[in-house]
Amino acid sequence: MTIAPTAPPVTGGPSLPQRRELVTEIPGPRSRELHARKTAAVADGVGVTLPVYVEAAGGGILRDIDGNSLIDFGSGIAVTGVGNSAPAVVEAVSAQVAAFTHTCFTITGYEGYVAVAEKLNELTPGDFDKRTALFNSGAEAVENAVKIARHHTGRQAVVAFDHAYHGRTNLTMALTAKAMPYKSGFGPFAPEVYRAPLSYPFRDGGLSGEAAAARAISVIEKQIGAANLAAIIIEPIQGEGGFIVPAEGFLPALQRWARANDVVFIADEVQTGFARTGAFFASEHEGIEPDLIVTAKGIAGGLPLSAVTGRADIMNSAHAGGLGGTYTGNPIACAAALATIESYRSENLVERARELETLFRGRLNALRVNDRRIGDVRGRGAMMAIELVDPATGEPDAALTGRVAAAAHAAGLVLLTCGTYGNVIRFLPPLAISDELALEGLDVLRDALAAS
Ligand code: PLZ
Repeated sequence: MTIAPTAPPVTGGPSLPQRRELVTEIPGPRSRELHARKTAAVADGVGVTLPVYVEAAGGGILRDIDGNSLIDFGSGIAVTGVGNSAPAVVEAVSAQVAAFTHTCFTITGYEGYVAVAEKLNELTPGDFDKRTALFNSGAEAVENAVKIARHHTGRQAVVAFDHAYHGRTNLTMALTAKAMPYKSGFGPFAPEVYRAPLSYPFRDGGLSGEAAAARAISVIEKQIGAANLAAIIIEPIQGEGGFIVPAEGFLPALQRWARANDVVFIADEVQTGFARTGAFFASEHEGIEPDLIVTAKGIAGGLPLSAVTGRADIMNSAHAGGLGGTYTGNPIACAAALATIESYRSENLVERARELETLFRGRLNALRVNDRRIGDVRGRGAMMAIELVDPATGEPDAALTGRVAAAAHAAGLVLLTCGTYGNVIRFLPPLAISDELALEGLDVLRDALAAS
């Protein structure tokens, strides 16, 4: 066993110098050493995109144990919107840790849980009576949304969409579309999950939102029947599936159909929520008022917390004791959430996400003019992406995508890919990133594309 030498405490947060700086190759020698330990100690199924090991993070920077400072275009997959170790979060968490760490809310309660529920009821779209239940992870909240919808309707079937991602537990694997790496070999999957076609403007020949919704509804009516359907679950902008923004009108038409047929409409805003898309919730862009909305990731500044919020009659249908879990709505995570949610408001981060959209869209469109391998530039707010293709055929180019990401990583930019075809580069910077760092990151991307 290695005993760490005494070292000064490491501090992250916005005071971390906001500049990219490489002092070793990436990954550096200490990260490589730690990665060897990881390989010997951690299950191989827990993959690592970029094997640098972090010692501090804040603003738009991740600093690794070799002393390299990398630009963060990932936010830990859309989690640290308010910035890593944001001071308000650190303060709230420290105070809560010192007061009490856990009681189990379903044994003896505490105010933080109730206050988070009140905030979510107020902030989520829809001016109707709402209730909230808290959980730990996005997948756990999705599972519970489905449980609640089934209990409320007395029906069993659930519809998810092509390219969907909803998690890695058994039910959420069933809801998730992509086999590799999420599902392959992990079946059998939960029954009564059905898949409908999505609106994917870049790949469905510009089908209108209304027409795409009609196509999906036809599949649902023919293959399942509304009378058997408890819920439709959809990401308003698909995340892991490729940052797919459906054609205008698709989501409203689906919601109208769900309402007309007493089907619970669930928006999975785990990735799109909390200012990320230039609205507090992505549902707002098209005036959607989901019956249930699932949130996680950006809710608590990096602490594990998730929620289901929605219409009081649906949320209250489950009997007391039917929803819960030892750690659900942990007091430390709730304290973090209250500070985080307040920061989105006090720091105008919805507006900041819109500014970042303008900055990213401008640069990405300019790159696309000279590089036809960029087939599409899309997204909303600080959730933008490019889809890389063979310019001659429009076929997805996953190999190129991998090369670009690797070149960016080597140059000190944390860049994530996604997409059913593995050919989408996504941009999820912390909303706390400066324009200078964002532009420098985009310069790194430009160079990585040129070298690939
Ligand atoms: N719903 C829309 O994006 C998580 C997955 C990371 P958990 N996305 C990141 C990985 O490879 O495991 C996600 C999502 C949407 C649900 C989830 C699941 O959220 O907190 O990861 O369980």
